[in-house]
Amino acid sequence: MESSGSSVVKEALKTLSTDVHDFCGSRVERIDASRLESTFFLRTFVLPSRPVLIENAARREGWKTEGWANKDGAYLSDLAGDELVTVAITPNGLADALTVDDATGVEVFAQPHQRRQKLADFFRDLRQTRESGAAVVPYLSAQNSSLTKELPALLPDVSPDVSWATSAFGAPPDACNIWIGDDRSVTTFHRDHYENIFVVVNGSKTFKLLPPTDTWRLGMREAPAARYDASLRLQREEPERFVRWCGLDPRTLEGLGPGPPPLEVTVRAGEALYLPAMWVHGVAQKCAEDGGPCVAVNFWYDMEFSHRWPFVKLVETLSS
Ligand SMILES: O=C(O)CCC(=O)C(=O)O
Repeated sequence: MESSGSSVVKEALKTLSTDVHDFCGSRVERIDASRLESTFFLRTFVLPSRPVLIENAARREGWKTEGWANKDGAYLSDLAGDELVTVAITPNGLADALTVDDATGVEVFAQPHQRRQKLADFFRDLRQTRESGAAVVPYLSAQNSSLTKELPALLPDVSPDVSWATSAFGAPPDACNIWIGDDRSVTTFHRDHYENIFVVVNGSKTFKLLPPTDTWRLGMREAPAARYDASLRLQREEPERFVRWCGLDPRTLEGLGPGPPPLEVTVRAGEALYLPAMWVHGVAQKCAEDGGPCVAVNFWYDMEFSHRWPFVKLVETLSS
């Protein structure tokens, strides 16, 4: 039987979630990039920690990414086809996810197989595996500042930062990542300790967003870490390591604890999402109408650790 103490905590967490959602609203606001002067951005979105969808973001920064929309990656391969990139490969499009290992029946935290390959070969594999329906899903999704580190030849087409964000945050981004994949890849719910400006260049991404105080609703649990090998069989890490992760699929939201629904926002080519630090997010994506891959670039800016951080930890402690 539940003790009265824990039911009081549960009720308090429910009230907290409802109150925070009331402050955040039920929709992500849209704004044109021409209105985004840095002080306005800071005051209206960063300080209150509110996500916002920015229209015409790439145009405002002067990006020349028309060729990035090329269906088979020919333009990007012309620029950087021989460069080695780190590709995440899974049998089901779910990298970093709680997955039941068929071989053992045990739920594990499944990390992708990481393959270093030429960018042109990645595009070939992306197309071939999709056409053949193979249980092999490649996703260019490394988060080691992959655009600047692995594909610097593409940098002249984009800006090294997002001007209004850099002046609002007071420093250039810590990392700039490139993402290329298709409808098969889904990013499970997690949070990052970075301010995120996420720009979609081709196709679209749908983000489901929950404020940091909602972590208690996610069904977080511990599972042993495992990684897919080159044959896409799961191998447990040795020595054993446990990872606390969330079991919620952003496509179905099955298992989400009681409370208001997540905010949902679809970011289309040329648009950017400001995703405040510590917001929990799960992401699905769609190719462009001509079948061209979903391509995006994101900038991670250092977050300011303030008194909000111990509050977020308190929610986690109370819910575990
Ligand atoms: O685009 C994706 O698949 C995930 C993006 C993401 O989770 C992030 O930028 O933090």
